[in-house]
Amino acid sequence: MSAAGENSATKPAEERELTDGFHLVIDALKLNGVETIYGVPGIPITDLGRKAQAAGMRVISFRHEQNAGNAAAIAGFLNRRPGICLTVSAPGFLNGLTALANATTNCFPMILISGSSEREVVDLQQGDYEEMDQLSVARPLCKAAFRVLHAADIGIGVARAIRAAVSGRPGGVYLDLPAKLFSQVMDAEAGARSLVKVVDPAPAQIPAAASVRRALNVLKGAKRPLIILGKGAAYAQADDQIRNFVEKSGVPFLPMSMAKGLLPDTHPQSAGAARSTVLKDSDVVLLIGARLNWLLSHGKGKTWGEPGSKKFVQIDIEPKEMDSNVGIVAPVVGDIGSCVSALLENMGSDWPAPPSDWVNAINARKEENIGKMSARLMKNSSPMDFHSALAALRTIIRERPDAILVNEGANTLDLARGVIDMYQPRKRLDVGTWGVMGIGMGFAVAAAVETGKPVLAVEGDSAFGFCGMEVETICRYGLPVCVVVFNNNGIYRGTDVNPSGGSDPATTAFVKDAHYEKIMEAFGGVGAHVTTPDELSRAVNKAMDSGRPTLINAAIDPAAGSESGNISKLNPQSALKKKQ
Ligand SMILES: Cc1ncc(C[n+]2csc(CCOP(=O)(O)OP(=O)(O)O)c2C)c(N)n1
Ligand SMILES: [Mg+2]
Repeated sequence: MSAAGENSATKPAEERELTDGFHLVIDALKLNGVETIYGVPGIPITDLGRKAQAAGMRVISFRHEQNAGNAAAIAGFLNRRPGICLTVSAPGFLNGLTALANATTNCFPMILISGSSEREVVDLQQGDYEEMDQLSVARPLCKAAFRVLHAADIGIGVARAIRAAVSGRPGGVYLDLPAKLFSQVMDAEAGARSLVKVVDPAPAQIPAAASVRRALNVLKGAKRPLIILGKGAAYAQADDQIRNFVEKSGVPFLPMSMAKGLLPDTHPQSAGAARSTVLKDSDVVLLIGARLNWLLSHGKGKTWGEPGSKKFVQIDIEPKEMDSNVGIVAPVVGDIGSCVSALLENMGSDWPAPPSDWVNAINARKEENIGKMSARLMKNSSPMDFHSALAALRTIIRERPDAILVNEGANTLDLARGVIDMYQPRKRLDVGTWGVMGIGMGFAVAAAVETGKPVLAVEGDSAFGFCGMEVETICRYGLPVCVVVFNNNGIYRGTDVNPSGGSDPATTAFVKDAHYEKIMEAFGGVGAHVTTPDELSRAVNKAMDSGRPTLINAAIDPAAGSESGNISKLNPQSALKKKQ
């Protein structure tokens, strides 16, 4: 970089300071507040990672790009700033792409930066090292995709990627950086001038006043109102406004999985324990950052009671979301913070409480379901079933509400979501919209790196297998992550048998009674094998107190799980009555 105050353009060419593509990428990211890069090194980005580390950035190297991508995506969710994933060309890029597509589906802002091979050779398909037209491959799977060919355009390329990722509905962005770009040199001062600091990357989007009045009128006229909070509401970081609005309205609320804790699950207005009742019987439903996708049965069908019995009010930043599955009688388009604030301001001081027969009916159903649940949690069965193990973890999160819970699996996910109460916003990170397996270790690493809080990752044994090698990453960076593997010997269950009678195992069964804890021990972390809720509780508390990387292999009754957890009905069933 040029000395301060000197104009290098006036100097003879040989004395001018130069910069290159490597440094411009790093400077552009740093200028925009990026502190951490998640990735896997290799040609052509090895030196980019090294130089970024040398420049004071945190560069977290993973064992597989998918996990680095998942880390970047969840960093984006936690920070409302794009998380950065850095990969090599073709295969590394493809490994990162699943995470990019998943981020876009979940509306997490992230930027996948991949090095790529020589354009001239790639476009003539002449067989370059790791040849692939990555830009074309990425484009349909993300919000935006850009390629930078000239060092002087790096600043604008990074700026466009950042703005595309976080503005409006957030999502994944692909940034293609061909190998040659990194070695290009240019005058350092001109380089510095070419960088762009993005001003107001996610501008507030204020809802129209009429849409706010319409929404409040519909809500006011409700006899059986319900508020559904989605992960968009958690992402918005408008926690106080949302809580004030929900409490002022008195309306029962239902959190989607990653919105749990926005208001505590133990809040008197929480209808979480009466989910099926409120979905079926409500007459007006206000969706805040929640989409009427498969997770809410598309807003129709049996789940939602009598056809035509519902009026939906929806708050979303994306206008196209409205009427995507059913008609929305009162769309409120804008960013969630602005929309909820506008609702609050316009409610007046005499907002009527919802009818007491509705609130009482919900409370009665809650009590009944909570009673049933506590009986199951207290059973203390041996071998442990999911509920006895989860009862122990439920207590731990109650006592450590600022810990971050990462969760994936089928039964391990669905049951944990119901059993483990959350108390603070953005503390539950899970498989999201796609129900994708393998997010666990990437999410756990980023949660620890970004927040410095202890992380408890509750993983099905199959789910863990998709990302388990990152245990080494957790040990290498000494992160306060406690992984609990719910080991039921397989996918959904460990008891299936090969229907042919042959010697191969069943398609869903794993090696019996495997010792996953040894994977953690192999890298210097703490391993534990537990068979009772008391042992599990002790081991997790010890891990959380010490902050040491720990993996607890929790033996779960192989017969305890059900097919596909809670979503068995999504398995296609043939009308044919033939044998398998
Ligand atoms: C990437 C990906 N591949 C496959 C699946 C299908 N799938 C759903 S749940 C699951 C694993 C369930 O087993 P486990 O994690 O052990 O949970 P359990 O039900 O046994 O507690 C799989 C493979 C998926 N959701 N995502
Ligand atoms: Mg399992």
